[in-house]
Amino acid sequence: MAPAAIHQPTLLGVAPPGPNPTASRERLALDGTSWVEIVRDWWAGCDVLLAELIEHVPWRQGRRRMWDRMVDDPRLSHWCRRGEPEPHTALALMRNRLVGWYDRPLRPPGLNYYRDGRDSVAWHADRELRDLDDTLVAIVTFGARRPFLIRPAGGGPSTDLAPGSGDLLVMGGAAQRDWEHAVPKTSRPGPRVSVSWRWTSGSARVHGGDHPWLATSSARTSSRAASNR
Ligand SMILES: O=C(O)CCC(=O)C(=O)O
Repeated sequence: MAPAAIHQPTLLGVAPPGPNPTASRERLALDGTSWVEIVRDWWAGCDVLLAELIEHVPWRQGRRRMWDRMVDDPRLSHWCRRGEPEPHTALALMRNRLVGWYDRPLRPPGLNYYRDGRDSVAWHADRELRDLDDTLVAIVTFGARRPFLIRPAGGGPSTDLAPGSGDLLVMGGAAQRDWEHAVPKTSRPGPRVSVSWRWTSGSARVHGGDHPWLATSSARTSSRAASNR
């Protein structure tokens, strides 16, 4: 694993870990059925947590087929399985708070580690949710502030939500069906870890057939072939 660049700590980032009582929720309607919520400085102590997550999470190098060859994903990941506890007690506290706020049972989280500005994730919608019109994806950032772009599915003008360390970003409604997001490469150095929890309703409408989360059939009929994950 390449050594991570140094992250410049912030005052809130090195404070004792915990929710920041003064943080406020800001909601942006993407369109009539999709929205994003941002809570800047949602959690204190995230620079300390960043170092602990980098050290203790069993990071894995994902691989994917690109045309006729297999390539490494440009980031490391760890996906918690059903029943597996969050890999840090602070993450369990975050999940509880999110469940309280949104009143939704969240699936075990996925964690991504961007070792420096060369790591990235290209335009995509979250694979399991991208045909559904009622979803929630809550992402907490630890470490470097990176561009986080969101644009209409298939292209169009993008908005940079730029979450920094301790910020919470939540995409909801049909934001995985009708919008896509990316964390592009950047010349800015510094490691970043993101932790994301997901939910979809049992009555979310599926476009194009059965959905693995909602039906026993394992048929995948997504119309959007080009996914990054
Ligand atoms: O790292 C992030 O903030 C985004 C991660 C993401 O979009 C994904 O893993 O699907």
